This record gives sequence, structure tokens and C-alpha cells, in this order.
Amino acid sequence: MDVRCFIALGANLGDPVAAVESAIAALRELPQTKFVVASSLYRTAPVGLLHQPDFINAVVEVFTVLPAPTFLDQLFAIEARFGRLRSVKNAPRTLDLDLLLYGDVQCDDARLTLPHPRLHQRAFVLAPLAEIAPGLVIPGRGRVIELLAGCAGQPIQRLASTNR
Ligand code: PH2
Ligand code: MG
Ligand code: MG
Repeated sequence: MDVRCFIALGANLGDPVAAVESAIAALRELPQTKFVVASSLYRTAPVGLLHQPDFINAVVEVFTVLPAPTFLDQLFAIEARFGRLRSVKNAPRTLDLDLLLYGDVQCDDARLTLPHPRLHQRAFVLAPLAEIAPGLVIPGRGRVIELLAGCAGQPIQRLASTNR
């Protein structure tokens, strides 16, 4: 059975617009996975560690038959291809791919927490998610639209496709 998944993309080193656009192209090629749609790109102020460059963020929807751990391995492999180095938590990154939702699965183990544990607090995830799936309900958290309304004050700017 195909599982509906949402993936968050983020980058803030090098040419982050190019990185996110190429990562979206890479996600189109995931094995045993149907690509549905990508959101616009958003320029967003860093959350967590301050004093680092703005991010480019986006969200992608796919349907996959891969089990969640295998799907996660595929995402890590794309990050590695983009030269992601894992140093300190929240360090600037060439590409971050976060699995936001894997169907309505809720889990919390060493490798994977679903839904993503901070997605409901982050406008840089909720705005692109609301753009492509406005009616979505996050298991245990509520409607994307309402969660986004609770994130006022987090600066984000949708990039027109001509700016991309
Ligand atoms: N990712 C983080 C921490 N802070 N801030 C923005 N604006 N965008 C991100 O993708 C982001 C962040 C950890 O992954
Ligand atoms: Mg992240
Ligand atoms: Mg990550």
C-alpha cells in the first residue's frame, strides 16, 4: 500500500536555492515512490541557532511503498550526495531533508520520531506544507492551517518562481 509522506527541505550554505531545487529533482527519482508535488521555495530566518544565514525551505509530497526506515535511508543518501556534514545540532547545512509525516504513523525511537517532533512549531515547515496540503491534519497536533496561525512572528517569504 502506498503511504502518503511529506518531506521538508532546508539549506543555508553555498547556493541554497540551487541546492533545494536539485534536491527536489532528486526526490522525483526516489525508487518505488511516486512524486506528487513540491511547494514554492521560501526564504526563512534561522530558528534555533541564530547568527547564521537565512534558509531556503520547501516541502514535497510523495507516495511510497518503501518501509519508513528504508525511506529514511534514501533521504540520508541524498543528503550525503549534497555534501551534508553532520557536526553540531542545527549547524548550517548544504541540505537537510526531514521526514515530516509517514502516513499517520506516530512513533518515537532512536532514529525516527513521527510526526517530526518540532514541525507544529515552525512556520518554515508549516507554510510550505499548508500551501500544498491545506486540509492536512497532523496526528496528535491538529490542522496545518491552525498550527500555522499559531506561528505568527516567524519571518518567512515565499519566493516567486521567477526569483528561483
Ligand atoms: N532547520 C533547523 C533549525 N533551524 N531554521 C530555518 N529557518 N529553516 C530550517 O530548515 C531550519 C532552521 C534544523 O534542521
Ligand atoms: Mg531539520
Ligand atoms: Mg534533519
